[in-house]
Amino acid sequence: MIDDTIAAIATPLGEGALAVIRLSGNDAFAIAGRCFRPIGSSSKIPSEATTHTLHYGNIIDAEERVVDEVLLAVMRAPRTFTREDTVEITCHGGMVASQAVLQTVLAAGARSALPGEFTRRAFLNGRIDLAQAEAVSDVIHARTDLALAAANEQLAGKLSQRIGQLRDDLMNVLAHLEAHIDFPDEDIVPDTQVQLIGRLESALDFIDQLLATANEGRILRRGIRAAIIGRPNAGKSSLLNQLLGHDRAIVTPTAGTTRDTIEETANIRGIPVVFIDTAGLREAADAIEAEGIRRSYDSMASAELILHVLDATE
Ligand SMILES: Nc1nc2c(ncn2[C@@H]2O[C@H](COP(=O)(O)OP(=O)(O)O)[C@@H](O)[C@H]2O)c(=O)[nH]1
Ligand SMILES: [Mg+2]
Repeated sequence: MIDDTIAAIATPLGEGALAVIRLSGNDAFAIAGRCFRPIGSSSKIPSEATTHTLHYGNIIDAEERVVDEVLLAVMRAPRTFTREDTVEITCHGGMVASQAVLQTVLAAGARSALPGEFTRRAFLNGRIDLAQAEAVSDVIHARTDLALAAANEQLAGKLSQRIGQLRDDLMNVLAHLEAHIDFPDEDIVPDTQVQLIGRLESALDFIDQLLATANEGRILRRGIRAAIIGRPNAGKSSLLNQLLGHDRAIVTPTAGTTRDTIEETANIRGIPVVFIDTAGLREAADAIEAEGIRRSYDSMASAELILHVLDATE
């Protein structure tokens, strides 16, 4: 049983018009009630509010000083992401305002949430399964439309459904085998050996298909690492700049211009491709270039794709 109430800023830290502070747990309404003063007749304190309603008012600290002017959303369990009572406070954005609201809520009795803890509670309370919990992170970190679409499908339970189906099929085969072993003399007609083998083979096919899409999923999530290598002055940095569509790397006619490795992600037909521009392979002129060249070899070793640039005039 999870009995404490957690709170965190749900929006990225930085300057923005608004920020959202989320509270989840048994005491979410009591804690929010301690630091929220509704304004106007239609605004209520959280414990008296109807579920899924929005309330205008001020966040005030223990000395009754106004911390920020906010909108507060009340969502009652179990119709929430965590299946716990949840309050979302929309306050002013920026480093100071949102932190001040969070500190007030923590002082009123909430505990600072650990990274991923709201999703963890959603999982522990049976709102989502592990495949969907993973998908929540993929939606947040998606770098292309295609990656987002794949993550959304998984979040909607497509992968969970397929795994559930596979489990049912295998349990069925297992039940037949066990019935045959445990009650050989009874009048149970088990599947024939041929049928059982057929069903196991289709389960294997199904697993192979899932594994193939797992690889696609990994590529969509992490992107493909593509190292650009070749001799100094072959045009590696020029190629990187062309692929990115802007002048990311310095290009000069002097060999040995690129010393450190440069990584940039481009969206190529929906797949995030991480291009790595390298120092180029030759005898190093100095210790700095030697280190750059060593890193070029490291990049090659970790890349899924190597773009070898050659000077056509040589
Ligand atoms: N003629 C010609 N010059 C190029 C081409 N690509 C790059 N360069 C020039 O070659 C020089 C070295 O290019 P750079 O991209 O810095 O090569 P890197 O050392 O492999 O990164 C620069 O002066 C570029 O302008 C190309 O396709 N044709
Ligand atoms: Mg270069």
